[in-house]
Amino acid sequence: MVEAVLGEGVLGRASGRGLVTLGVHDLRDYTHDRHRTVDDVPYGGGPGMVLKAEPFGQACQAIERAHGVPAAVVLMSPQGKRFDHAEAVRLSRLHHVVLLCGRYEGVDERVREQLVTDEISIGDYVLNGGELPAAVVVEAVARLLPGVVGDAESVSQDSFARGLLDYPDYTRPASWRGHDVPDVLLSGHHGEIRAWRTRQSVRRTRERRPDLLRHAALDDQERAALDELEDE
Ligand code: J9Q
Repeated sequence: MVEAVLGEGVLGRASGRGLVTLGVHDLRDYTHDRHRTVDDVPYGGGPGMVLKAEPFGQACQAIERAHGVPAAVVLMSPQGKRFDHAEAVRLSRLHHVVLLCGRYEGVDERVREQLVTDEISIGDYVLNGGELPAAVVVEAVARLLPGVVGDAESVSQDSFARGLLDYPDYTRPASWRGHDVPDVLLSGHHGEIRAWRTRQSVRRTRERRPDLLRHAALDDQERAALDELEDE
């Protein structure tokens, strides 16, 4: 599942071009018993199965032998710190990152204590395992690496890089089902277009994600647009 996701699209091309090296490892390949057992019943009883420490330890050892000591070993888990753009930037500056995929029922606590440097969640919902969250983290981090996304401008202008939501986009036709594109966007007045977009970004963020505004480093235009809204 993870190989399929990472082999497609922007990430597939990036690894094909050697801009990033992605390795996917199956925990079962690091077991030694006939059934390739990765989980066992919880000590103390209770429902569900717990992922064993040993396969994680063997997998990390094999990765370390092949690629050296990683700068971070990240456990994907609902107990982790919420993943955001700042965390993606931090991880993108590290040379070698290992992501461990937990499972909903749980992971032997000694994996955290002995192997893991960071624990990350991509949000509060129930999933079966950390595989899709890991793919999300890989995509968010890899697209920050030089050359992965075509236009460096588009990365730095990205909504969460700026700390504000995007302004509304329109493309042709200028009228669709009787709904017109805002006049200013057809005006050719680049200064007015820029100002309109700033106001829209700030308005949307205030309406939909006021939590983002409290941390955003607004420039003078954005600050002025917000002050105008506060007056309404
Ligand atoms: C491992 N739900 O959920 C959100 N971020 C990570 C996770 C997660 C999960 C189950 C197992 C990770």
